[in-house]
Amino acid sequence: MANPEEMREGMPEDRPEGMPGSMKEAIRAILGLFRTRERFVLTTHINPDGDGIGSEIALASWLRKRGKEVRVINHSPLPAVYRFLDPGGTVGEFDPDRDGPAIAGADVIVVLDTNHPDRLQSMKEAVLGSPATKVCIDHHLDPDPFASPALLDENATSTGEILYRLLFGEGDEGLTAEVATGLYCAIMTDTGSFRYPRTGPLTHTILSRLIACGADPVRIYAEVYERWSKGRIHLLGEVLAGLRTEFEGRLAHITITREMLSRTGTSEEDTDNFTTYPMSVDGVRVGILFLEIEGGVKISFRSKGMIPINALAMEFGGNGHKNAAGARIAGGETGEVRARVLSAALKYVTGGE
Ligand SMILES: [Mn+2]
Repeated sequence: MANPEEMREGMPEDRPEGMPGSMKEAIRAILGLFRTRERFVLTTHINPDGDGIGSEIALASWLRKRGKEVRVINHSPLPAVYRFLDPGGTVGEFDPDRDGPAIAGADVIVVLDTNHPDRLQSMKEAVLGSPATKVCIDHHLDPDPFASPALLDENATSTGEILYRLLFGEGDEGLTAEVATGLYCAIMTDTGSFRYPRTGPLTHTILSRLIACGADPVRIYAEVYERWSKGRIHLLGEVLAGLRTEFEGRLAHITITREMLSRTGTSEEDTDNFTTYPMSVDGVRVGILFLEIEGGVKISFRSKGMIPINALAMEFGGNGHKNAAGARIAGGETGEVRARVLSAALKYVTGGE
């Protein structure tokens, strides 16, 4: 581990005091828009996760309580596992004919949990082409400057945590059970249930407020993690049986083929969090998941400590955080892609402890 001084840097409890002026300014500007504008569109990245969806649900609910007209529109359909957050079925999958006018006519478009228009996929053109004010709230690295105001904090555990600080930095007024549930789900999923490195005292202070205001930790965990299909468990069993280690046990990797998905009746979203398992092997510093997708391979990278696995992802056109990153490689046979990635991984596995 790094020395204690280094470790303290960027620790969550240091942030409120040390919040840069640009962030305070962004908060003021965004709250001003929330107060004065009427028509909002909220969106998040392709294949949305609990942070993207939870943040959308929380912000939509908060804005609607203030009498605002809010549409939530995403490139991808709402993953089944997050339907419990949206019992009214208000989260829509983008249809250019139906949703184009709403996007063009919005006063404000809020992009959550991504800072790159490319990640909006089919919605990119409609969002960038709209005269609406674009707001971005996110915690990923290397932001594209497409939105202003933008509230960005790469030290935050999740977009949900940033959203809490934005909406409830001055107090919990308006923190309904619905808003609290969305934010809790966002933080829970993006912290791997409160254990990833950026989880700190502020995270738990926020969680405590969310629970006090009606988020149910037992129910939210059960909805997200305890509703697996039998096929998904079978898929996991097969994937784990194929786990391999390299470089004297310092790297572990798993591979999921399209054939395995079709045989077990599962899909890409069923592989969510499978990266946990290679990282659970004693002595492993780097874990990699190779997932065959239509026309290529999707790769998820994880690392421990100071190993900057996003640099490895970038070598393959991807990006991400220091300890969690991803890349998509178009074309190429899975075995060949895997061999290339593993040989490039060697220098990361042996360096940067
Ligand atoms: Mn996130």
